[in-house]
Amino acid sequence: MRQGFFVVVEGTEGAGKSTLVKRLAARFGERGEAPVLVREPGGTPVAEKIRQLLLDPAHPIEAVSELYLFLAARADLVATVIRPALEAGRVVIADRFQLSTEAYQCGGRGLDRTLFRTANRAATGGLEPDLTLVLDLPPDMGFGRIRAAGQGLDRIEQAGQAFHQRVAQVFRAATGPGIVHLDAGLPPDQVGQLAWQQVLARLPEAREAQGR
Ligand code: T5A
Repeated sequence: MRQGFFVVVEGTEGAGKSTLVKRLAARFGERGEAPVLVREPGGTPVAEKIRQLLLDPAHPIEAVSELYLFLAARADLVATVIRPALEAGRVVIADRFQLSTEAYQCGGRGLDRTLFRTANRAATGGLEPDLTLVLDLPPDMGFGRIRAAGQGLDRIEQAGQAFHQRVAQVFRAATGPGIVHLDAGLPPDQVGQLAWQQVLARLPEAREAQGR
């Protein structure tokens, strides 16, 4: 039975997802809770190997193959880490999840959304986040941060400006249950504070207190 709490942080390259995940983990730590932190693609031995394949600029990957590699990594992560942790009542914080696939493989690569939804449901068993925090930032600002941090660009980061504009458009337009947008142009402290308010409002005990 599902008992835990599943938070996902999404957004364009360099929007500050990893930074926010660390801040949220620290906030949970102050409450005496140690969340399970995962990143996508990755988070299991198999998924980390798939990540290397996906991000390596040395190998071009055809779009449908790319989709299924992301989903293979996700299926392994959900089955072996995320679902067991949620069933044990743990908080799970994921750096990217299914909205990234919709943004990159449907928006960016142009794959069909029905194909994505069907295949993604098979990979996740229908698991949905309780809260998805979307960090909105124009791609050029995110790439500016990556350059300033001196990081090299992986295969997907090298996909070009028009690709990343299409990706950003899907993130900006995302709506649905539990999806909240945050201005990622704000300083990290403010982004962290706004995100934490959203978490607190949706934790299971907050829902119980509100009779939801
Ligand atoms: N992908 C992934 C798909 O195509 N389909 C999928 O289904 C999935 C799951 C994964 C790649 O795979 C693609 C998307 C990606 O291209 P990744 O490395 O996991 O790659 O993800 P990236 O987005 O590339 O991660 P980054 O580390 O580049 O970006 P983050 O995590 O968003 O940013 P972060 O926190 O590392 O910050 C970047 C820099 O900005 C600073 C930080 O200090 C750091 O220097 N920063 C800020 N500066 C100013 N203001 C703020 N608010 C800041 N927050 C952070």
